[in-house]
Amino acid sequence: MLAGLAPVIGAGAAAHSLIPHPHPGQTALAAPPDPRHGGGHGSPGQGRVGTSEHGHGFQSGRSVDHVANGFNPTDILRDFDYGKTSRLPNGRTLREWEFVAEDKEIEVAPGVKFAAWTYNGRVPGPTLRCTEGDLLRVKFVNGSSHAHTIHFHGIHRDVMDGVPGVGEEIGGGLIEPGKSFTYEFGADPFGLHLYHCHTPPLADHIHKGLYGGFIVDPKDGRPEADEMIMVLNGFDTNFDASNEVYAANTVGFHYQNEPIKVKRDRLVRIYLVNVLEFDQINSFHVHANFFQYYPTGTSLEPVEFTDTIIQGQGQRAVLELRFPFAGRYMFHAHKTEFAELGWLGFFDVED
Ligand SMILES: [Cu+2]
Repeated sequence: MLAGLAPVIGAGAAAHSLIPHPHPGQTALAAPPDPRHGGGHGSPGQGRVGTSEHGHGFQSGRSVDHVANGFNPTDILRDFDYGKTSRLPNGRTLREWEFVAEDKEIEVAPGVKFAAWTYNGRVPGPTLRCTEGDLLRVKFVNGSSHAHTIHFHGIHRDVMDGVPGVGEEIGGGLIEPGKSFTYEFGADPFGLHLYHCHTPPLADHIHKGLYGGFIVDPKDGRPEADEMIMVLNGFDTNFDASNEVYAANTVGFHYQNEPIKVKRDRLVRIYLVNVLEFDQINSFHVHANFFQYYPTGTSLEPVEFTDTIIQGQGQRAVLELRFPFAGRYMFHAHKTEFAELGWLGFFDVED
């Protein structure tokens, strides 16, 4: 199963040993300690110590310092930012946000620090949420030491596209440190989109953490559901242009340490956005269940009932499912390497 892992790590045993990760003896693709049986998760040192000779890994129940990070993937999951909302004279809804780019060190796996570039101090950035037809204003303040932009997916004028060299005449395009610019555009079309910095070299500016989800709800909404966003990402912690940590919402194995609680039979809607840099293809697989698949979320009719999808970078999808049985159900990239390095979690389905 792990035969393909070593060449991908690439940088050799020294770098390999710096990165906490499960080893074959630790059965990464296994369930986390069940709190109902006196296990649990939480503070460093609590729970089991790695069982392999390496003596490290995510099975120990160690977690990152969410307070120092300033965000927790459990909260990011259901944190939708509707902005400051007001009504224009013509009746149109106006939503306003302020984004500040900041350089910030974050912990992406226990003990693994990463010099991130962030929007508003978190990775992924805020999940913007609005309804089709709204007018959106995003004031971007560049408090970083590098020039950046915000490039939104959607339909809008070129000068609002956040691309260096386009829109400079009105103060847009590339936004230098200390400068600001306000992007203004309509919410169109409905669906699940994303935003990210579009400054070259793009791979650096994206994988450093400048991205987030952007949900445009259809005018009549979608059926009531327990909604959550998963931004699939990864981190190159040793500058070899490949990832050492893979995750949904930044922290490797977070949802293994803290499974996502959902209710049996309740509709669950997952907004899935793949921003993974360096690897061409990511994937999502859920165990013991199937979901309705709405690519890009731009139609209210699903195109497939499946348990696995693949996504290239920038691709996104709305997934809908119900769990008919209580219990613990795994989800992960259906690529063993990614799952072994953090992109794996569990749903805890309760009655
Ligand atoms: Cu940038």
